Amino acid sequence: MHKKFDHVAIEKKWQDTWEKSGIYNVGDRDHSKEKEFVLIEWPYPSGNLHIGHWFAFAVVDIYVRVRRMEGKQVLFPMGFDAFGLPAENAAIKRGLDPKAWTESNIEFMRNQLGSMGNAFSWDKTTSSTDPDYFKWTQWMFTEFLRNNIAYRGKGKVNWCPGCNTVLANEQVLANGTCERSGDVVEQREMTQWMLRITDFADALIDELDHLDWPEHIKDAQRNWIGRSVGARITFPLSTGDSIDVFTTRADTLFGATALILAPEHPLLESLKSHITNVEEVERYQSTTRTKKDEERTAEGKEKTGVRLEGVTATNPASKEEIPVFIADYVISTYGTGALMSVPAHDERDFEFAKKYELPIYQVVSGLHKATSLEHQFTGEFDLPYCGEGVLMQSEQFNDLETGEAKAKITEFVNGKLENTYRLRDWSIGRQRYWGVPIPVVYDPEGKAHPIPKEHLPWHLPTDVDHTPTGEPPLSKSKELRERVTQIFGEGWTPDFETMDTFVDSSWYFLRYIDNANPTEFSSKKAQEDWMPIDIYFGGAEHTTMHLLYSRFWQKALHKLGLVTVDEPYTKRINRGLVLGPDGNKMSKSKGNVIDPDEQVKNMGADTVKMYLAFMGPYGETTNYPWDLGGIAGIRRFLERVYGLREHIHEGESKETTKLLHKTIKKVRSDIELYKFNTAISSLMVFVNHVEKHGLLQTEYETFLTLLAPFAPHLTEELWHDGGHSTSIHEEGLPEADESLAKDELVTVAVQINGKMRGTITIPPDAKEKDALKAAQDDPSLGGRLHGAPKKIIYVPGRILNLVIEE
Ligand code: ANZ
Repeated sequence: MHKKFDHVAIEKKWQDTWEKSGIYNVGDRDHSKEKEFVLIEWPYPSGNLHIGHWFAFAVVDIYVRVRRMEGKQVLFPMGFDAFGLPAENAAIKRGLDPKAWTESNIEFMRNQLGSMGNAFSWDKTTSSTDPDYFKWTQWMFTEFLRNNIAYRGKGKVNWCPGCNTVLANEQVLANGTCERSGDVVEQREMTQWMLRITDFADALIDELDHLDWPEHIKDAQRNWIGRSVGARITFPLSTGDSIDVFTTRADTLFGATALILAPEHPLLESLKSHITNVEEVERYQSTTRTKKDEERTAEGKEKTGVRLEGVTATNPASKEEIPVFIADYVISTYGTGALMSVPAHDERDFEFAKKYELPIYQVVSGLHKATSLEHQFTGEFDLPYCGEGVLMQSEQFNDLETGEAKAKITEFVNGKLENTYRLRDWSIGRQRYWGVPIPVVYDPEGKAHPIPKEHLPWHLPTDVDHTPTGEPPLSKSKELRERVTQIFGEGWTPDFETMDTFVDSSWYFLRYIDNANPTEFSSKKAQEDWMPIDIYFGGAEHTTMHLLYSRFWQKALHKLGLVTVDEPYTKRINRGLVLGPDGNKMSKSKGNVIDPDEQVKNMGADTVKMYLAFMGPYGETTNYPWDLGGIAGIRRFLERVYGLREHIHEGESKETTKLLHKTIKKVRSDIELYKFNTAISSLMVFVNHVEKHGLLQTEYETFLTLLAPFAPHLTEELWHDGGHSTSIHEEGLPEADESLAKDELVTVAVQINGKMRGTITIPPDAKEKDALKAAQDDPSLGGRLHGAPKKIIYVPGRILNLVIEE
């Protein structure tokens, strides 16, 4: 009987050995090797690793180890995104110092991460709370301020009336309530520190085309940014003022029969002296104030509005006098906060016009050079036509195609072609304690000044009560005020806000690559050595927040000449979630949480990692339920591997050699597709085979090296047991001998006129004419195939599809 597989002793032994030898430290760039920078999102140090961390980190470690064994110099850093509300809330609840709480969590989590046995480049670690880190976060902010990328402006924030504070988006639950107090979160307009992400909207969309990311992630970013291509057109008012509208359909201008403003439109104040129904207007304005944009624009919601009596506008194309309204379906922060209403061609305008009895003029026919009555309205009609087509009732523009008419009509009325975006500038100020202090001071006149570099890092004061009252906690600090007076003089005051944590994570990869640099955030040399990140594995929840913010940040730094590349991430893979055994999202209240520490204790780190990798393809953002039977199966597999040396024998078997090479080939190709699950299956098939038929010592060792990325501790143990004194993780990844790995013959399905008619057995790389000949020669198929087929679709190794005359 073989020795017991004592995973506890084995894993501890090798973790200690690896740590001592620093085998996974990456050190300086070694230009004799190709580089691969593999990034995973740095965790928040909550004080406990959960199974999601394992799914995020341990599975990616397989990929990392494969790349290392292929001879690449792999950078696989790990650090901590350690500022943020959870630490502050824990501090408030337990009366602790958030700094001490965070530091002890980091230490604890580093140990837990050690138990994973990952090939982390710990020599490149950093943490957002490290003064050497946030000093540079602050410095970048001051550079943005100097270059007008940061500014103070109005922004919408989540405000919790229960906690008396602004909340980060992540703290607002899906039902719109605060995660802590349960209060309904309100939207408030506040003056805030903002970053001009909207200046980069075009670049952020356009450069997606060059990134090797899954289309669904790119689409999500495109939709989030929401570029609308259109025009700005000016409508003169009877009062002598004028109003600009944004429209995507300048071609419909002759059909605009009203001008509609958002109830918050800034011009309304000055128009009030002309408006004769001011009271009614003000009443409507105050009812809109409490409504959310989504509520105002919801489909099917009855359209409401108020006509501004005493004010009219002129349609700049038809010169017709048209009424002016306010209506809540017009959003103040979109476009210009005003629209031209074209009832014949827009659903919302159509409903509005019906209700307020506005004229409806059809100006687009859905036809090319209107020849039939389809989409032609004749007098009364029930629905607007929202498509493209050909212009009518538009004077000299009649018969133009809508696309061409957009530009021509815009030019005719001196409008401007312009884009509008859904994306808003990024509001980064938080009235909370545990974040990077905004490095700004105000002079006695109240003007903001960036804090000079020599005073950075600008530390958080410690004499602060964290209890949220609505006032930023820093405003209560005597220490901070005194510091400012001492450095800048009497009458100078500090900024009291701290930065959103998404700022911290917008550039962490740049610090990893040069984490000890005292004079720069990241040298150009380090960036030339390591950037861009070759592959970024992360959670689907980051698609439109962190992934977009950090792309923006990199572009802003690039604009200032501070970084070498404009896009940080060449490839991106989003993973899914690990669900509880009951198929639900894990949560304490459902009692379905899987504790990784316990699993590691019982089953071992190699088992947990391989089980997570075995759940399904990694690159498909699918959620997988934890399966207790499944993890036991992996454990049994590794026990069998532990005993595999008993099957070593001397006689060579052609069949085993062939299977080994096929396994190598399959594992290598599956890894390229992030299908760690099927790679593991083929390793299992190999073990099944050799348990029955035995294997050579050399084949055994080749198999161990192939398994090494998946089960690093166990394979290291067996490797040393076999007499080696160097690490298996310094070995090369086995290469398949193509001639051996090849299938000699494959079965190919034959379809004739769309029906499966049989199969042929041919070499996998057989040519089309050989496949056809095999089909014609096949006794069961040949009878149907007289003469040359009309069409042949042949996918080698898969299918032969023939279309024939019947
Ligand atoms: C006239 C028109 C005619 C329009 C037509 C559409 C169809 P997207 O594509 O979503 O960007 N709009 C402009 N500003 C608005 C605001 N602040 N609040 C609500 N709606 C606004 O939508 C652009 C269209 O939304 C614009 O084009 C405008 O209506 C409306 F047959 O102008 B359109």
